[in-house]
Amino acid sequence: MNLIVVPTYQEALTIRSLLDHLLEVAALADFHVLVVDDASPDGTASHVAAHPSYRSRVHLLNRPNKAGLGPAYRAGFAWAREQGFEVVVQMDADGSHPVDAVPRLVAALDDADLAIGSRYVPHGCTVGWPWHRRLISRAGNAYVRLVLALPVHDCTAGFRAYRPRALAVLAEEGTHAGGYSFQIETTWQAARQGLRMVEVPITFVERQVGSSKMSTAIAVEALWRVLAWRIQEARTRHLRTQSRRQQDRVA
Ligand SMILES: Nc1nc2c(ncn2[C@@H]2O[C@H](COP(=O)(O)OP(=O)(O)O)[C@@H](O)[C@H]2O)c(=O)[nH]1
Ligand SMILES: [Mg+2]
Repeated sequence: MNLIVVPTYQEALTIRSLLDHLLEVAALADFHVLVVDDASPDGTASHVAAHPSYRSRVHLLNRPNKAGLGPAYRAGFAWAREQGFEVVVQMDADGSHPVDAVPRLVAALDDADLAIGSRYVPHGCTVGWPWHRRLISRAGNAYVRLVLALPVHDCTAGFRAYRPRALAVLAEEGTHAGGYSFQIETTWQAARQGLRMVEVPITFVERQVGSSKMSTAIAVEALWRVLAWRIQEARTRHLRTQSRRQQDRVA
């Protein structure tokens, strides 16, 4: 059995249609859906609990308060592993990530541990974003690629599929990001642990209803965390070189 994890905060307007759409895709018949809700005041969770497939294929993780995307995904992935799910897909609740592309994303795991639904490879794109949002996303990705030297074009993508091995590596290494930088952290961890990554082109369509939870605090966290990971990486390399030299001297 496989699982699609959907984090939600204030998505009462879109969650029902996303669940319906996911459950009707024939190629996803062996997928369950887990909604991880941070006590949305608009009653998102009650829409999930009222779904006809609730408890059979639709599940709900109620979190006590808005704690950010990172903790929501960590809780969702931990639940997936505890329950024995194999492939895990992550996607937004607002309709931005194409449901019809999920089977393509999962199929890409034939040759990878982590498949990323990418806006920034040939045939990928964003639709409906104002120029400043496009600029922030492009500049953010350029910054991440430069500082962390990652071989991925869309490091901030929230539409992904993981093999169990990738989830195990992430659980072992641990992730700490609070906000959307969780996506960057998982990409960075996957790269440094030698996981195979592949980018699958997707069209990201800006939400038609509800509002974005992106904030300045989330962007600032991403900026400093990326630098902190770079420093951590440099330290690890330095320590490794030192211990190798010591071993050579002893030999
Ligand atoms: N559980 C949880 N979900 C969140 C939180 N912040 C954002 N989300 C969800 O993450 C997904 C992406 O958020 P969105 O606001 O659409 O970000 P944008 O597409 O970058 O503008 C949506 O499904 C949100 O409901 C949070 O603090 N907790
Ligand atoms: Mg969105």
